[in-house]
Amino acid sequence: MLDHQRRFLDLALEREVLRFGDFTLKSGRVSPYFFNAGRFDSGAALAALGACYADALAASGLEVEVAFGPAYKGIPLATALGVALAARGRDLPLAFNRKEAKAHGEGGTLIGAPLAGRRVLIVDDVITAGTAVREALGHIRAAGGVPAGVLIALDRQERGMQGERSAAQEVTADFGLPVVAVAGLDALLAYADERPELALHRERLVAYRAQYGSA
Ligand code: OMP
Repeated sequence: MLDHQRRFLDLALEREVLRFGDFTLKSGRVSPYFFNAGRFDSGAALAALGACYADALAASGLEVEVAFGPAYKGIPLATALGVALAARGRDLPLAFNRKEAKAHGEGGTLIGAPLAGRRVLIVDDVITAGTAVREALGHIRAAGGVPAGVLIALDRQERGMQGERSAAQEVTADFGLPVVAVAGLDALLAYADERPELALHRERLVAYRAQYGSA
């Protein structure tokens, strides 16, 4: 496991972003774990998360010109990435959408740096079925941006809606977009393997992966 993956999972557990129990997902599946990025709810938590995103992006080698955070949850996440990159000497432009178009003032649905003609990175929390990513692609294309990749915190590595592949793999296949995750279910299982106190949760994660995991 990479250092930033371990830091990320430590942080997610400490902040109770990652919890174990019984959770019904958007897909209707009942999962033994849930990742609630809304619990990265302080400056220090977002700073630590931003550094993990920046490390994952650097490790991926992906070249992008602007980061796009889909409303609402993606907004602080893309901002955290941007601030972390700034601390490393890179000033990456940032943009967001609003959920409701504004008819007055500057108008429109996009806020921040222009996307037109630029390679855009979508920054988000989790991919389960890929619905949120598809929506973000619509905003980027409408603004003339060139989707270049997706950076997420956690890839649940579950079968998508179309078959054996994961939703992240479907996004790559359907749109030619690389999906970079700070960590996936595989990393979570490796992490749980090192911690005896997570042994029972690990068993349930393994059973869930056997039922819903991607090929
Ligand atoms: P997709 O848009 O289908 O990829 O699902 C991603 C969304 O699922 C997230 O933006 C959340 O609303 C929700 N979600 C989580 O936040 N954490 C999880 O661990 C699982 C889900 C989910 O419902 O699948």
